[in-house]
Amino acid sequence: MTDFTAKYKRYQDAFEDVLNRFYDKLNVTPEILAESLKYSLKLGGKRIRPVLMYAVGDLLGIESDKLDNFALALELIHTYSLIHDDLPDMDNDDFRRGKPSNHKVFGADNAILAGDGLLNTAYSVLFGECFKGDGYISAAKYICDCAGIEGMIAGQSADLLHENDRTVDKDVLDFIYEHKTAKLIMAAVMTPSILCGGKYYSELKAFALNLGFLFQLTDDILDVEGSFENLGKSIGKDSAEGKYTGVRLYGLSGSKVKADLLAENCFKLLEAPDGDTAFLRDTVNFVRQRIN
Ligand code: GRG
Repeated sequence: MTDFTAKYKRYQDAFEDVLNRFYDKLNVTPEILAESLKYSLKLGGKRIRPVLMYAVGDLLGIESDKLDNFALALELIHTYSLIHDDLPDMDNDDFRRGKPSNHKVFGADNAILAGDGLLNTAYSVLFGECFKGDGYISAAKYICDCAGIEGMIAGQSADLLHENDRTVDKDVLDFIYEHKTAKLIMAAVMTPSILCGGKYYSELKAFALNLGFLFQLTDDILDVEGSFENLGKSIGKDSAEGKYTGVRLYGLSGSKVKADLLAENCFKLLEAPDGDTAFLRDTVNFVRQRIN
């Protein structure tokens, strides 16, 4: 195991402890609601948003327990978005994280409720943090805004609106990338900065935006070149469904060049903060080279 994978795993494990405490406290009736929520959360995934939040927290000197509930809320929001995205009337995907999608197991009606339940619980967790002080209120609001109608929802709406457009316009693609994907990455990176009174705010925001673009571009590349075994979800759907993707705009090799440029931007932006940014630089490489 490299230093990077060992540290990534430590952050993941710390977050699994947070999730286990969350499951232990759940007191939900009927049982099917609790089961459907937990089903998608327990499928795992890379947990890259919590990992990023803890890593930036370490860089800025924030104790991880101050971030636990923000990381929890963000992963609940991310998981709800995946459940809803997989629904027949959205992306209609039968698999997620290598297992049947939530609606394939529990039905579309229960899957909608599982997503709604995760989102509402995320807001409740964030409200709980607001009693701790002004910085916590600001961080909670930032996460809500990233997830909401000027954030991820707007990105998904634009994605749907432009499905089957005959041409790909860069401004529209950038809007979709920024909102559908980068906003939740920004929420992860900016939460520790906001809790530190906005430390390295503009540099970290630009870093997160570039990393979010890189994340979505590698997702688009993997939809062409990846495998079901590694990704745990169907591939080749973007072009089959006329999706607005980087690969359509830049071509496959052009997308790889663009991905390298985005990674370079991230490295440059990481020169600003004092402190050890090695793990964050390795995370950029991990996203650039990811196979899942
Ligand atoms: C609000 C109805 C509704 C839907 C949300 C944004 C969105 C719409 C759904 C997310 C689907 C999607 C493809 C988003 C793009 C970001 C992305 C590549 C998500 C996958 O995230 P990973 O790779 O997943 O971090 P894991 O499984 O590792 O957690």
